[in-house]
Amino acid sequence: MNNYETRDNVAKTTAQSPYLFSRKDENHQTTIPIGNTVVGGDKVLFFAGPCSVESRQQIMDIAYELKEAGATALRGGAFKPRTSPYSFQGHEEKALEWLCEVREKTGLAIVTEIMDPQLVPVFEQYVDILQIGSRNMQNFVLLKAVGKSKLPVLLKRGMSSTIHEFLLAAEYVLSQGNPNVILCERGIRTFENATRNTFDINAIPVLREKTHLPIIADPSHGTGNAKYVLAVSRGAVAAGADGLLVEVHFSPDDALSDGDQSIQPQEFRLLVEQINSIAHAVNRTI
Ligand SMILES: [Mn+2]
Repeated sequence: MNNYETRDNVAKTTAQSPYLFSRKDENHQTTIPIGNTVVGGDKVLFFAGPCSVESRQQIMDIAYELKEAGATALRGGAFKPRTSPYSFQGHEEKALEWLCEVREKTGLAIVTEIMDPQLVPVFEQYVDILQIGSRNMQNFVLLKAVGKSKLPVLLKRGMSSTIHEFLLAAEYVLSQGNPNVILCERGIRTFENATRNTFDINAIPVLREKTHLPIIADPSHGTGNAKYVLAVSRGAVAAGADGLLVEVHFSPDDALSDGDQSIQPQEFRLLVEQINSIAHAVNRTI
């Protein structure tokens, strides 16, 4: 038996596991500064934006809408990991410049996905939070690279990963010296095909028990369908999520990616209103 297996078995069989992600007691909770607030505290935060940054005008207009509605962070893809190499791949570094401008004008924190470990210094010039996408959850070279960054990391659960594998991916980042990891449940692959993924609501209380790291929920990818986003958002916050990551687009039918699951700004405002009620019911605020 090698070292890693030993550590794994210890983690599974004892309450006091040796991992950096492990919760020591019920008051052990990491909070991570975002803009002028924190994630992991009493407030439920909204991370929102279009799946892809499509143009300077688009991202600027939606940012003002989202800020007005109560979002803390703008999330938009500059580098897009698409299933097909022929799908829109993102505006890349130009989009990072637009996002940076959005931050200056609106005060929203910027979250965007990084795919290339060599680009960490470039992203650090433009954004506030580095997102690791579902498809890269076990890209260990990338995890180690963002683990050496000073920026918080928003780590999405791999679509076919167990909760334990998800936490070990977070451990890669923590082990490199970066303590600021936000976990994101975004749905997993199951036999069910009525929705794009199966949002794993169980993961929220399970993660809460096992780790002190903040946990947010992505009902957009979790369902793949705008019709279900509000209901699953309510469920996630009721289950204890520290925030929501929601795709919002002015004209979902014309979106360059993930239009089917994008809600419109007026639905986002309704979502915030509904989450306000749910948050209060579980002793949180928005
Ligand atoms: Mn998307």
